[in-house]
Amino acid sequence: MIDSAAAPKPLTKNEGLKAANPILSGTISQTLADSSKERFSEEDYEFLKFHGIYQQDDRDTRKVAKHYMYMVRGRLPGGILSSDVYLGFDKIATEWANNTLRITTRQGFQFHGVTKGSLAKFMKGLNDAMATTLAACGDVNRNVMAAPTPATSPWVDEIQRHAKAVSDALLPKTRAYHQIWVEGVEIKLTQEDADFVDPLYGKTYLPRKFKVAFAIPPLNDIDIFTNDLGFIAIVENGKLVGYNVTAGGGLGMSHGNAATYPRMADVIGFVTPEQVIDASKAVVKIHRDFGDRTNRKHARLKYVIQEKGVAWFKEELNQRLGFTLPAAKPFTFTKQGDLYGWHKQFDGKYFLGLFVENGRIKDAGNYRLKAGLKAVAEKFKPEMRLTPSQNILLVNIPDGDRDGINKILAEHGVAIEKQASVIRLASIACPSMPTCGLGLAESERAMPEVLTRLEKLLEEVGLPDEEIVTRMTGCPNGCARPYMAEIAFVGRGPGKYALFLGGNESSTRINTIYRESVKNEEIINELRPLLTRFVKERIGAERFGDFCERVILPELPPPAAKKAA
Ligand code: SRM
Ligand code: SF4
Repeated sequence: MIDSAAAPKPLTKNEGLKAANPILSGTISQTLADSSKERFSEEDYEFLKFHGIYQQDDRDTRKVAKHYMYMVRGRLPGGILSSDVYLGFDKIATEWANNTLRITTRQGFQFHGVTKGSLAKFMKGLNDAMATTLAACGDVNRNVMAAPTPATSPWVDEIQRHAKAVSDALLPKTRAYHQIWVEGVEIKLTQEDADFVDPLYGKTYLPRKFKVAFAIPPLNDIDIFTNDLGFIAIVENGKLVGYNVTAGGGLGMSHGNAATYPRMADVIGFVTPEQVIDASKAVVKIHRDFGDRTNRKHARLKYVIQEKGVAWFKEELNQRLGFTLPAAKPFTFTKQGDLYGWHKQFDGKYFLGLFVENGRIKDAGNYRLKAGLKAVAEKFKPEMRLTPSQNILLVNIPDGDRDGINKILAEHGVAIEKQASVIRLASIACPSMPTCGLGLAESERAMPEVLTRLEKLLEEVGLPDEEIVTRMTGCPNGCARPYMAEIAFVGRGPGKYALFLGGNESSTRINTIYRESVKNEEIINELRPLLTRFVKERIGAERFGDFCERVILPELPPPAAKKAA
């Protein structure tokens, strides 16, 4: 009789795919060349992710017929791009995508609605613009985030350099990406290809995605604790002496599956700038060697650390590094979010923070952000930086260019002074419908209207200028980092959201589920009594998230008060 308890669990299908084709080419080049095929196979769907491409279908028309289309995600470490790269992106978005550019919550760009017939041209155009999508998705390290704002710290350029170095060091070495998308050649898997072993990732890459970020206290604009690996800049005597290392953050969960949960990273120790790459590789290898390859819902580094313990993780890291990490140094985060309008940089130049609602750069009626940014990029060539809150900064601008930029933006209906209400400026939402195959409810298309009602409610209760961090996602995967928000709406089904309350201003506390399912049209009725109480019972300048944590959430009956781990 077989002892089923002792039988090892089977590896996931993805593990078999990677092992059989470690250069990650699949049959992408063949399907690309075959115009009779309207889509890629299920296997290639998985390989395409490593190339930064998702095969999607238009959810608005799904009931009639499946219209396949592609989402392409660019990798931009620290969110930095030149005006020339931006103009290249604008061109390919206009010609071959849905005429919008979508800033992501990890400081990248996504392009939606690329057809199969345009995919090769699109990818060539993107690479010609000196950009890449390699490893923007897949079981590898994703876009490395870094604090982008040049007014808040003189260390931004230095940490951005470190972030770029980590991004480069963690790139997979497969040549398939270049061959397919840049050289346009057909790949026939050779024995040498089948034997390929990536020097860092090995033959089967990571069990799941991996995410790295750099933050500069006191600003936690990066949501550092939601990353698998984080570096918190430490400055002493006017010098960046190194970083506190964080590990084991991640937000993805599934409704009703208690074995999945959002988790904030632990602070592990301290490294010097010279040790950052080695530490990054060592943490990647721990994930590679210990992550669960039998269950993709349980495969993130956060579960390894949660289950084996922080002490075990530190010991494993020390062993791999060959030295003991010193203790972390003191740091404090006080704020998240972006600065809007004009601000002076440390070097005397200026930057302009522009709010981009849910990250979607588009032209709509009199508001022509896409055309305006293009005109500014062509004439003034500012460096551009994408922020983790889905906004854009135009940086390194001489004083003399400011009037010209103001004029162009005004001509395109883009405000600089009062760009939106305080609550809207502090909001983000994931794409969800009609592109995301995992969306359960609307998000990017629903959030603007929910905020309009919330703005009215805040006026009604006498708090028109109250900043409350609100985030919406179409499902519990957490792409707009909802579990760090003061108020979060997490899609449960069409028109229905779980309501989470109690994140804080510095993004250092995970919120708590308050209602399992609220209809979109009931959101304001649900929030009205809470905000009314907030006005009466808040202590001093207490934030709504802190008030919920202090007053509202402790009142929940125990079974409903499910704190995420
Ligand atoms: Fe995400 C999957 C969009 C940041 C957690 N995410 C997806 C996919 C690719 C859906 C899919 O697998 O088919 C979404 C594409 C939608 C579309 O149509 O565009 C998607 N995620 C996004 C973006 C575009 C949201 C945004 O509003 O900007 C962000 C792209 C970032 C980038 O440039 O790389 C994005 N995703 C995040 C974040 C936030 C972060 O990283 O700071 C998270 C939570 C943090 C984390 O990783 O734990 C996140 N996305 C997920 C998950 C859940 C992973 C998990 O561990 O359970 C999925 C589902 C999956 O991987 O199977 C997912
Ligand atoms: Fe899609 Fe869910 Fe991510 Fe939103 S949170 S983009 S619905 S996977």
